[in-house]
Amino acid sequence: MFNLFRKKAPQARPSTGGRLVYAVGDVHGRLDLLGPLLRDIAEDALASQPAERPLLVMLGDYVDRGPDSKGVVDLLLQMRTYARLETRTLKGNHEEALLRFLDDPMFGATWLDNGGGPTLASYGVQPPASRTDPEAWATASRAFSEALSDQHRAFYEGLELMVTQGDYAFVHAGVRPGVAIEAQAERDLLWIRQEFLEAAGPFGKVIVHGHTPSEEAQLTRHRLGVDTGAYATGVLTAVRLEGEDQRLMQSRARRPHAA
Ligand SMILES: [Mn+2]
Repeated sequence: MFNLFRKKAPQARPSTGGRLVYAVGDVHGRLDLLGPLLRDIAEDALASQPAERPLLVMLGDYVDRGPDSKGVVDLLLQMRTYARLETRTLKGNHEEALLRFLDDPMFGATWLDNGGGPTLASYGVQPPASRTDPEAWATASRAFSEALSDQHRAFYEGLELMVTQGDYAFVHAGVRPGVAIEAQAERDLLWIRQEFLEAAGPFGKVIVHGHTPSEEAQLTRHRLGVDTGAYATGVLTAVRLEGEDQRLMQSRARRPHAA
């Protein structure tokens, strides 16, 4: 006899394949929040005594808006030399803007409208007094290029678009529904919002992303959104994944806005 009421196999939960993984949302110059969070992550990784070296994925948007973009990148460069974690850094749309300003000085006005001013200031570069003067922008772009160390330039130019681990894919903004993970366009990975956020999924992998802030991290079946708007809220969020387990880690400022 056929068993018409055969139980369906239990829904498999997404897994990292056993590896311990941390993914950190949009930092936006908040070194004051990133320092404590990375310290907690490093301590947690040590205490967890994992069989395999844990993975730290930074989800992009390190620069702009907050006060210490340069300091954030210095700390990320330091993390790469920390042997107990494998640190991978994704590109966000704000790093794309920074790189574009180096090639296209007049893009500076748009960049400033999106929080580029504090980034320039963190590198000791003054934005032009006039927003429409091409020569002033050319000077500012050149000054910024000179202020960037080789190490910082290589950092920005070498950022990755996606990291995968087990059933998860880590990206800055999201993926375009209906397009295979391997075929995603850089523009979508860096910029997509509504079309991704309103899609039901599945997306081929469980997508771990930042880019669109929400008050609470969003841990849903097909995507984990961990941008809690650190710049404005003073809350920086990471998700800790180990096997099938998902947990949040956060650092909080006493006051929302950095001094
Ligand atoms: Mn973004």
